[in-house]
Amino acid sequence: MTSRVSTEIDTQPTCWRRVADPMSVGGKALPKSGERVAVVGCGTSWFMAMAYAVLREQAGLGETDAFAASEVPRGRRYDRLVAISRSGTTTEVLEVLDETTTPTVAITAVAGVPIHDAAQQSILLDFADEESVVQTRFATTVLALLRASLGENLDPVAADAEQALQVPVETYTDATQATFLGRGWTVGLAYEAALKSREAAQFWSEAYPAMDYRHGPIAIAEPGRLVWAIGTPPAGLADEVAATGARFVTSDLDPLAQLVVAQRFAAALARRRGLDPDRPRHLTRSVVLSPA
Ligand code: F1P
Repeated sequence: MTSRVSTEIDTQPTCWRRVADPMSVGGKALPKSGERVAVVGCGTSWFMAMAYAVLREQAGLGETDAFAASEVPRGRRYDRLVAISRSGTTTEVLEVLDETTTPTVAITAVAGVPIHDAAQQSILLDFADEESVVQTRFATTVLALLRASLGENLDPVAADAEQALQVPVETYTDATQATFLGRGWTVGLAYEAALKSREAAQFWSEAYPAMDYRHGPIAIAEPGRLVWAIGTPPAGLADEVAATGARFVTSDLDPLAQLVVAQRFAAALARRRGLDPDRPRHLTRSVVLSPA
């Protein structure tokens, strides 16, 4: 039987096309050029925040910091705070929104949840909501929207995602371990790729900035393991990995489409390991903490 997460993974090109015009989904509330911005979230949502922060700053639109919602430094001055939360109920995200005096905008998948009251403005991407605990299409649709808000054309990105759905990921599922690497905005995507196979398949996966990988983590590489670059790898790295005996994975697809391949890898790994990717161990759709 096809898992819910696999069904949701397959809808990503369609979801991304729906946010190609940010104004049609409430993008007016997103940060303006020149604003100093903080972006927050937990888990997958945090990793999307990391990717957006790098892209926005590289686009010359203003200093942009990403934080895990639990780790936002108090007392910093920002012009706008963007909170990403599929459920709109995650405790740490709501706490940041309650405590800050900065103008806030939330991006969520669900209507009528607490984040709409906690944030001054909100963007609802309900068409990208998911039944799965493990996030795929909501997260990537948020990042697609944020990329479009920076002026990027999503047509080639969505076309690459269609291709990503055809990549034969089963050829990787005999691996015993995977390390995902990224640079710049794809560091967040590498963290997210590694999280997917931990969540969906209880598989040992790690992630690092690609340049930092040589500073220790490469010691893990050996035959039977994968070193998987999301985005363009640094010169020379493929040869260094080949010398370890590990398999180096790289692709010319848009990095967000490469994340789709990694999502499919995670679902395929779960199947191979006899696990249900729709029932990740120790994880719920949203982490709601009871008051201390
Ligand atoms: C984020 C979160 C993630 C977790 C999992 C389920 O929730 O709890 O931390 O990794 O994917 O979602 P949300 O704040 O985006 O709803």
